[in-house]
Amino acid sequence: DLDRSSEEEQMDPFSLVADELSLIADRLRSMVIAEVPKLASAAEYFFKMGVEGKRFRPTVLLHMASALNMPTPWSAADNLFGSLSGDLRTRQQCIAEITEMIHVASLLHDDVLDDADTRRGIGSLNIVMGNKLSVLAGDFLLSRACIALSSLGNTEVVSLMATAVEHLVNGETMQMTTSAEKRCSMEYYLQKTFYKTASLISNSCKCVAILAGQTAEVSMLAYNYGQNLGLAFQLIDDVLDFTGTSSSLGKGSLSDIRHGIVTAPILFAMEEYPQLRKIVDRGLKEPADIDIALDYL
Ligand code: GRG
Repeated sequence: DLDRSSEEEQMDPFSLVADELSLIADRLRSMVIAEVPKLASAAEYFFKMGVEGKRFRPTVLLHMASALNMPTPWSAADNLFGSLSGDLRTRQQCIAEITEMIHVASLLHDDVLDDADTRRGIGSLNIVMGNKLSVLAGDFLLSRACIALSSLGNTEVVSLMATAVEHLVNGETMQMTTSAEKRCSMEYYLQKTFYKTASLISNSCKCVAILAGQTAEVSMLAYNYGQNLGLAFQLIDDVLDFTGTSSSLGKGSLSDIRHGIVTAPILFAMEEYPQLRKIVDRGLKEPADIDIALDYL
């Protein structure tokens, strides 16, 4: 935003870590180089300059790391990626990279499951290279994330990040429910949202604290912070799906409701307009039902 004052820029969490974010982007590009040429062009798709997304998760983790006193840089020379990037970085910076890699893997699989056509303002990988390569590229990114994780040499950290991956799968599976009762329940929505979005942020925040040598109590506070931030992030994302435009979202708007997915704005509207529940119960499959539901929002 060119109109922003320099004071606003100094307060902006993304601007504050802009240099580190661009280093992370470079490292990610070197960490996703695949041996098989076809896989290489698929795996690097969302790491290319200009299609890196908002980098919300790395930004949060870098701030968490500086709040908890990043320890001295650690030589990554003895792991697979050290020789590629050839520099020193902290284990916390590695967590930021690994988290982003897991996030992108989940986006690749998600776009296949949802038959999406746009992501980050460009054609989604499933459209450009097909479903099969998208799934394989996601698998490849997950395995690279595992290699990077294990090189940090902390089994608790490996276990927390693996739990976050399991939670992504839980959340996506919960979202597939056809039960009217579950789709209309705020409790179900919050549990699904924790799994789908908050868990990766909370667990990675906790890993940063553990790797900074913090106590179990502080690590738990970092986890709670990440959990609340993650839930808030998804709530806003759900509102933006109704209020945003394709250019601001980087994908089509109204994608949740068009997939029959019930999110917070509909759940709140249902409290005010009980008639809306009948339409939601029918599954939001008919375009006419979607139009009626939108009138209530
Ligand atoms: C292969 C790890 C793995 C998981 C498989 C498909 C699946 C299970 C999970 C998908 C979970 C998912 C897509 C959750 C949505 C999370 C979310 C809020 C995505 C949008 O994040 P942004 O806005 O995206 O940070 P950018 O593009 O800015 O990075």
